[in-house]
Amino acid sequence: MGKLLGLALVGILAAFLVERLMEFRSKCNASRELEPVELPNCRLIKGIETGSEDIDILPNGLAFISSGLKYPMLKSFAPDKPGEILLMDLNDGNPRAIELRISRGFDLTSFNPHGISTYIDTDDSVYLFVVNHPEFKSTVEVFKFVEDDNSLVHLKTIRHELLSSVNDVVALGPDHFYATNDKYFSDYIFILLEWFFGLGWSNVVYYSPTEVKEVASGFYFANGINISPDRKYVYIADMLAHSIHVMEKHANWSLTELKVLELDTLVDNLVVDPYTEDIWGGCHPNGMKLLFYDPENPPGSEVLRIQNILSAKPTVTKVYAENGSVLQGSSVAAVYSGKLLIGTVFHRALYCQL
Ligand SMILES: *[C@@H]1O[C@H](CO)[C@@H](O)[C@H](O)[C@H]1NC(C)=O
Ligand SMILES: *[C@@H]1O[C@H](CO)[C@@H](O)[C@H](O)[C@H]1NC(C)=O
Ligand SMILES: CC(=O)N[C@H]1CO[C@H](CO)[C@@H](O)[C@@H]1O
Repeated sequence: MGKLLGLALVGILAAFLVERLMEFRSKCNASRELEPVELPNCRLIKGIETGSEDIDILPNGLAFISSGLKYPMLKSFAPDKPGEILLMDLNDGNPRAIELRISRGFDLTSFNPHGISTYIDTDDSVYLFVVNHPEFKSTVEVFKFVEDDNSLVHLKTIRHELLSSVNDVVALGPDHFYATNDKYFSDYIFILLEWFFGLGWSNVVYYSPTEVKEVASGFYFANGINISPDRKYVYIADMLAHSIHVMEKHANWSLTELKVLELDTLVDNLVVDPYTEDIWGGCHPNGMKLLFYDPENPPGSEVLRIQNILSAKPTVTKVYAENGSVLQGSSVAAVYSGKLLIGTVFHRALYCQL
């Protein structure tokens, strides 16, 4: 009797694990094959070989790029090289990426930049918020950009228990922001379990010097976050759920969900075009290839443009799709005046004329 019961339990457990595994593979869209969508006028950006994970472009055409991310379980082509912030002037006919100098006193050796966001203050000061993972911890660094000498002055490091596993930020002012925590656990084995069991413990936090609170929860992997040009709506990419959540922002900074847009790809960072209000997503067509890197069969790249997200039928256009022979693991796409920049988690970056 005891033996039978034991066997039955093992059987149920095995069935459960197989079911979870199938579900996880489907979350990663593991069997997805990529149909290429080409863009004719693209070139790789010189000097970017080890990632361009997030990009934010100022209304004047200056593009900030975070490079050199080290993230648990993901590939890095330069694991011992500190990360950096690059700048490109998209008004230049043949723009180059240059490294921004960072003011003394900031620990450059452990710099591991991830999501970034700019904020222009009423006096035209430009603030750059950077998610950082020194020793795989999470902080948000606030810099002031000095255009005269292409440098960043470090203003402060923000740490908080609610900012435990930050992926991306969107700046709301010189000292407050929303941030996504992409996972609950920080140890590899627990992270895998969290994804495997689809716990949905990833969330969004509002931070200001006087108040820090969770404003949205229940995501499988909250990744990119951004805000509409009128600053009324907040967009959150849930990568493992293949969706973008449209949230309404309230005066007390709380968020309520308006709608969820389902996609068939793993959306990473979101960039909003300030002129057209279109949302651009850097996406991972196949999450398994990203997690288990194989140079013979690398992760591909995919860029989506979403128009009229608030309407009953938003238009989703696949602008670019490539199998990884040119660009591996696209994480962001940003536009400025007919030009498109596509960044990647750990690989190169592409500059295209649309
Ligand atoms: C924040 O504002 C919204 C909308 O006005 C309201 O529904 C919600 O209860 C408020 N939350 C708090 C914590 O005051
Ligand atoms: C990717 O596509 C290119 C051409 O588009 C092709 O030559 C190459 O074999 C493909 N690579 C893989 C891994 O499928
Ligand atoms: C779960 C999921 O999003 N699956 C998608 C994987 O990719 C194919 C396209 O190759 C889609 O049709 C599926 O919907």
